[in-house]
Amino acid sequence: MSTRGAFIVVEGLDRAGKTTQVSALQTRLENEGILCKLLKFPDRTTAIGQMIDSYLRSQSELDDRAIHLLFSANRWELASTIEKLLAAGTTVICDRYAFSGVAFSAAKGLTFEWCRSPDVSLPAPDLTLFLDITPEAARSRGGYGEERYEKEEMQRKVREVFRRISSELDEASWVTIDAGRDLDTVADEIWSVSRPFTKGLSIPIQRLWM
Ligand code: NYM
Repeated sequence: MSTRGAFIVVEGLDRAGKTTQVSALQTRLENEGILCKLLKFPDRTTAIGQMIDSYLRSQSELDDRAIHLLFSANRWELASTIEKLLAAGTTVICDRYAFSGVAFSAAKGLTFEWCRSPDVSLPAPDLTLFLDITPEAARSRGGYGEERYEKEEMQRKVREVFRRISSELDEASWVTIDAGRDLDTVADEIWSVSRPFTKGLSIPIQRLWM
C-alpha cells in the first residue's frame, strides 16, 4: 500500500485551548510543507450542523438520543471526505470527533455502549490528543461560555467519561496532554507527539470501535 495521510484528532474539555492549539498545529505542518486539512465537529455549516448549532445555543429542544444521533450523522456526512483526503496523502487534523460525542452524551446519563454504537466503523484517528484541564484551571481562564454543557458540573462528568475512553484505547493512539500549562509548552508537546505521524502512514485507515 502506498503512503497515506495521518488522521489526527484533538479532543478536550471546554476552555482547554483546543481551537488555539489546533491552529498552531496546522501552522507548524504548513511550515514544514506538509499538506494538511483542518476539520471541526460539529460542522455547523451543513443542514444537520445547523440543527446542532440551534440546539447548542438553546434555540431548540431535542431528545438526548436525537441530538446524539445528529452529532454522529454530522460525522458520517464527512466520513468519505476524510477518507479521500487521507488517501490523497493529506494529513487531516480534526477539532473534536466521536470521543466528544460519547463523552458529552454519556455525561448526560445515556449508556456508554449506546453512545458508541452510531459511530462504529467511522474512520478511526491514528492519533488522538486529549487536552486535559481541571475545572479549577478552566475557571481561572475566565470560566465557561454561554452554550449548553458549558457548566462546571457537566465538565466534571465529561472529564470522567474521557478518562474511561482513554483507559480503553491503546496508549499509542491516545495521548493525554496537560493543557493547564502555558500555550507554547502545550504546542511544543503536541508537535513532538504529532510529528512522527506527519511523515505518512502505510497501514490502512482503521475503523472506530471495531
Ligand atoms: N459536542 C461535540 C457533543 O456534545 N457531541 C459531539 O459529538 C461533539 C462533536 O458540542 N460543548 C459538544 C461539545 C461542545 C459543543 O463544540 C460544541 P465546540 O468545539 O465548542 O464547537
